[in-house]
Order: sequence, then C-alpha cells, then structure tokens
Amino acid sequence: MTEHEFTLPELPYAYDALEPHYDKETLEIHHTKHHAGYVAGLNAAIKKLAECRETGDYSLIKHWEREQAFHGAGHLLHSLFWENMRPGSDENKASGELLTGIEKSFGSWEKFEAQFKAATCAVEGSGWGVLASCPHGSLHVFAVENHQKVWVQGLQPIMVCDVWEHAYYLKYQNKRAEWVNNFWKLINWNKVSERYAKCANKENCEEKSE
Ligand code: MN3
Repeated sequence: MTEHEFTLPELPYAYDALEPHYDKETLEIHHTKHHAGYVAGLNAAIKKLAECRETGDYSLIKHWEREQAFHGAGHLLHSLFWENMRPGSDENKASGELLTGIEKSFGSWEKFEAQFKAATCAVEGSGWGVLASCPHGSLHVFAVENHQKVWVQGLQPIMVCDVWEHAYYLKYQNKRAEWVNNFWKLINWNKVSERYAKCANKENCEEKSE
C-alpha cells in the first residue's frame, strides 16, 4: 500500500518549558497520549479507506470518512497548538502586519482579546478557540466544537487554544477561564505572524477594503 503515514511531531520545547502556566504532567500526557491517539486514529482511517478502494467495498465509507475528519483535524490542530506556544510572558502582544490586520478586523487589540477569550471559554463541551485568516486577509474568531464542527471551509487557522478538558483539567479543574487567561501569556505571536504572512493575500485584501 502506498498511503501516507502520519507521525507525531516533536514538541519545540521541553515538557516543563511552559510552567507554571502549563504544567509538565498535563503537557506530557496531552502530547504522548491524546495527540498520539489522533495520529493513530487518522492512520487507521486512511488504511481503511485504502482497503475500501482495493476491495471496492464502500459500505462503511461514511464511518471512515468521519473518522478521517475527526482524527485528521485533531492531528492538525494539536500540531498548530504546540507551535503557537512558547515560554510565557505577561506582556504578550502581536506586532507588525498581524497587529494591523487584527486592528482592522476587530476594531482594536483589546476587542480582539476579549472576543477570543469569550468565544474560547464559551465552547460547548470539547473544542477549540481559533483565530483564522480568510484568503483575502481578514481575521475571524471561531469556537470550534470537537475538532471539526462549526467551521467555515476555506479559512486558515493561524492560532488555536485547546479547551478539551484533557488540555487543562489536571491543573485547572473546572476553571477554564483561568486556563485561557494563562494560555494567552504563552502565545508565540512570531509564529502566528509567520503563518498569517503565508496565507493572507494582502493585495486582494486592500482592494476589498477600499
Ligand atoms: Mn487536546
């Protein structure tokens, strides 16, 4: 079989690097058990879909496509999540083109921060707070349910916050807002800027806003 095999990416820092905001035990379990589980689930779904093509038996296609979407989105979001954190600082803010884009899209940095935190805290059950760029450069906040629900196809996530209970419960228990506030100090805005620069077509954006 020639299907692609996904692997668990290494973290760009040690498991205790994000203390005290993100504790070592949660981060290690989150990465080695939960994220690894999504990688395994995605590979299993891809293998099953290859079997469907070989046998011509598509009777379980709906199930395996859903498995692929759930575990695939889980894998991609976690990969982004690790990358968009770094050791914390209380004065943490975007700069440059990303800051300009945020101010244009949300009115001000403070309004963006308030909307992102409120949306992320309000996710029903398990999910993610997501900052996403649309193809012509405007920015949007979403509260994504599970890994793949309540989403606009075509948007590119550039910064994500995991609010599944497995992401924070050992340290924060039911205090999701406290986790989200501390996550805010961990955001690696340089990485988010790089991602924004890659996906936004500024020329097109300028045309639309005039
Ligand atoms: Mn998670």
